Amino acid sequence: MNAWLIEREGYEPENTADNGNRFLIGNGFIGVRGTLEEYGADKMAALNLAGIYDRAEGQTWREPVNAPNGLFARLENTGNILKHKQSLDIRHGLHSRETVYEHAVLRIERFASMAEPNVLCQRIFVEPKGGPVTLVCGIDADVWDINGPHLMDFKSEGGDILKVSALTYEQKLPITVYEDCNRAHDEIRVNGNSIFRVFNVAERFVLERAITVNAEPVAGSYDSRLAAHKAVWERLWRNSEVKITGDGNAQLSLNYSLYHLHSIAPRHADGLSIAARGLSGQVYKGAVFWDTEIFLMPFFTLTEPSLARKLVQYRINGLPGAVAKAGEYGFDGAFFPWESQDGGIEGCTDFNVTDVFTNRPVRTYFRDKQIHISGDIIYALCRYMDWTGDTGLWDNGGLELARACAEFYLSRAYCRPGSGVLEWTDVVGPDEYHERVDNNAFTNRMAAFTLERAGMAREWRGPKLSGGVVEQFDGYFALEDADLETARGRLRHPKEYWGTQSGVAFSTKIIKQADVLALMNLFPNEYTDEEVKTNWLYYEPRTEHGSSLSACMYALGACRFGRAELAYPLFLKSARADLDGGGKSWAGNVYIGGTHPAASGGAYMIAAHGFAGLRLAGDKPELNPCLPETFDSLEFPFILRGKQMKARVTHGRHGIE
Ligand code: IFM
Repeated sequence: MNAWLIEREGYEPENTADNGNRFLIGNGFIGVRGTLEEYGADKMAALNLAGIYDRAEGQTWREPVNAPNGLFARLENTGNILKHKQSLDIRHGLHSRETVYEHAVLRIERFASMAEPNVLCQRIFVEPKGGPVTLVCGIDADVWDINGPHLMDFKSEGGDILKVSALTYEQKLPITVYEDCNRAHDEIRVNGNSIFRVFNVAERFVLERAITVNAEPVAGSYDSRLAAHKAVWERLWRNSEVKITGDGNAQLSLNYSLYHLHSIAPRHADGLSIAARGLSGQVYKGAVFWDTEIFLMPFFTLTEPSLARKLVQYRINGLPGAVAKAGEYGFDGAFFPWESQDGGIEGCTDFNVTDVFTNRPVRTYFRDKQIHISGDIIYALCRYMDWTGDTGLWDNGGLELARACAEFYLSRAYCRPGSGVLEWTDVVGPDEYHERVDNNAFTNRMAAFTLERAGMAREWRGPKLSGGVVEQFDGYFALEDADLETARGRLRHPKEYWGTQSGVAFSTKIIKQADVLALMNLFPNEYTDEEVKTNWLYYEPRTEHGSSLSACMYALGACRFGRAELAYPLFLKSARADLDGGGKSWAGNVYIGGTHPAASGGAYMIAAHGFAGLRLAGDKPELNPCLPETFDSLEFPFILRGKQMKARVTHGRHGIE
């Protein structure tokens, strides 16, 4: 098995959505969905741009902008498809397709340059089998939009270099796509806002194209660009490759996860973070959630601290927005956006789900009650400083951030008369199916952690236990103990949202995703292995895993009590989320498909912190392995306080050099 190659045989337009995610390429600035070159908006073709947002006319939601598709290419007069294969070299972010038609063979390779973030490269190979065929390629303005259209005032120019430029609707931000190629065309074809070159191809033909988005085009050959691109990938793998022997499937799946994380990391810019669906489209409004702090930061902190620092800096820069949001609700300090757009603007609305039966917006409480977000950010900041030793960040915005978040938690807290003990009531925890609950154990701990780190500690309401099980929130134990199948059986529509007060989970103990287990993983020293086990056995059967963030938390928990066989399928589920596809694509009538970076980050967490059991004891790294039976060894580099280290685990031996 080649652990660096993803392949699918057969032309499958019915799998457009999953393949678009599965074969995504990206370089932090541009994400190119894994759609075929001839696809348009109806098949979700998109060049998704990081950090450029727009609210289209009459729309409530802002979302990131998709650029006109400079990679468009279509072969005409080919006859039927006889054979088709799509593949992705995940070591180097190189996408290929090969289609054998009745009258020609078409091969196209493309990559999003890691060396030049504004550049996409494409090499097209055509071999006619009899008479001539026609290749049409250029810049197609017909790209996928969820809440568009975002682009207007289009201008198209033909010549040696093709150009399509447009402005966004809201802020009139310029989006410009250039296309340059190494051969003279036979004809220029203009179709609405799109512009194409036409080549009449009578014999073997190779065309190399460079597409430049929002920058002036610079000359360069395909091969030299490919070499520079691959060199960057090799450098990234040097610090991040996790080697597994004995289990090819696990190796491939983890490589695939790390491939995605590298492809969406905003190395090219300061002031950007990573959206919950990466660069796979406009889903979740291209917004940054707690996914980044809790599920992505561990990977970058250990393998690329400079990138992790950028992610923290994004939140430091977002402080004014968070202060404004707290003020909007009448609180002090900083209440970070649940769905952060641009430099920290809240993108979440009060009506974030649409009812499948009435198509009416449903009141949700993610925006105003999911207050653990501010604590998650401080948690990630402190974890970053612990592992990197970059304590300078504390004096450069970190402390101010922690204090502002602590002030928010103080002003948001409730204190029973005369008790002096802080409680956080009317909140939503990580399990979003139970809204407006009191004393969610996870939220309380995050709030208290923030107060401690800001030097403002107070007495707070800790978790309530019954028979060793932490009650997720006040009153949880009194809910109906329906099993998953019973709850599922109550659904009246396949897209129905399980949460909100009318959802099937609300009155039951069924939870969407790890909540108490997330608490136990993030505060490992506060719970014994036995306690983790008790809570895992209680909560896991009651968890729908309706979020891709869930599996990794349970896998990490299972490793704590030495049950690798429980962790292993959850590891594969996380690592293969976008490889296998088929995940939840709808929350009510809102489309939520796309890639799942948090699951990819979760897969890394399971390998490094679960299977190898890497943790910091004071300032020393140590391993506490729980290796799956199928692994012979697990080895990975990591950076601790600027020092390059390597962890190696086999059955019976482990060590760090
Ligand atoms: O942040 C998550 C949330 O926890 C569950 N719903 C999806 C969000 C984005 O991934």
